[in-house]
Amino acid sequence: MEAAMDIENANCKLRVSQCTDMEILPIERPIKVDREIDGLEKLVAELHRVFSHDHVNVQDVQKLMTGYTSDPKHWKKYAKFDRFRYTRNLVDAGNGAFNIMILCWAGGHASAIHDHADSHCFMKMLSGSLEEVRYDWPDNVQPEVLKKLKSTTKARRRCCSESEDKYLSSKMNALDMNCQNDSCHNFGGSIDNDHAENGNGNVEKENGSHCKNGEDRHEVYEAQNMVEIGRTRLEVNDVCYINDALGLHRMENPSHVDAAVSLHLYCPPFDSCRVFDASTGKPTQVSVTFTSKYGKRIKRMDEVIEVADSQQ
Ligand code: 2CO
Ligand code: FE2
Repeated sequence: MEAAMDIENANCKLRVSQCTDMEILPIERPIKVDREIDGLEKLVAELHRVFSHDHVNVQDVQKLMTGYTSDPKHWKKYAKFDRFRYTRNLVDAGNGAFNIMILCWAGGHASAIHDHADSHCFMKMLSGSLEEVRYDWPDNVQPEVLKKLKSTTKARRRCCSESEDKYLSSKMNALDMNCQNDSCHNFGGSIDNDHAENGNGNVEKENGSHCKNGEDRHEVYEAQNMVEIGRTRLEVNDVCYINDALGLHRMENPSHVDAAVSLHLYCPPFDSCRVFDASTGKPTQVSVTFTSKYGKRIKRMDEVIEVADSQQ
């Protein structure tokens, strides 16, 4: 049987680039909800049940998240805001198989352009609205999954839309033309730790240092603008999905007045990813952490130090 690769219905127990053993399953559009899920706790319990199996289809998770209808009384204990940046609040660590969290965006808050560390990313709006802006990968930074797709000669690619399918095909052609040998792309692994931490705990800051060609210590890097490939407004209860094969994204609360709250599920969980400088495309590895876990705020290191100082 020919190798099959279906990015939209992959086994999300595995990293995206490892999904070589995917079954070919028909994709249902629009997704039909099998049953309503009454409460966030019930959603988490359902996710645990599904993720206890070896194979979990992207669509199974989308269905569960769609079946839950947002109600602030289910999630308000996790919704911790910060004046300056969006916050990440862990709801459940999914027995190691997934992380589910609530992100809180005050008016005007936005993320940097970022990848998803070869994981699957599901998102559901709980309150307010967010704009998702998708970007092409810079030509000289390619994710593992596109390299893998390129090497899987009989790979079958199918996405949720024709435009996404065209996107994948064009990226594979770009790999064909530009990256015949391994040294010409993806220097993610060579970014050293001095550049790695932004200390923010989210992917808010576009802190990649601007780089003129060839000036950096380790990398030969050709600056290029990030290219926008799509824009979607997400309203309450909408569910969307992205992985590195489908591009990069940035999320923004378009309202400068109203807050937004979103529910995110990542599998496998990750604690660092790359952010991209919007004007040069330069990637920087950053840690992602939490403002709260299980409804309890986590003290930031600078606060811990302040307390220690005041006690001396
Ligand atoms: N991926 C970002 C984060 O986990 C949020 S944007 O939606 O995927 O901080
Ligand atoms: Fe994201």
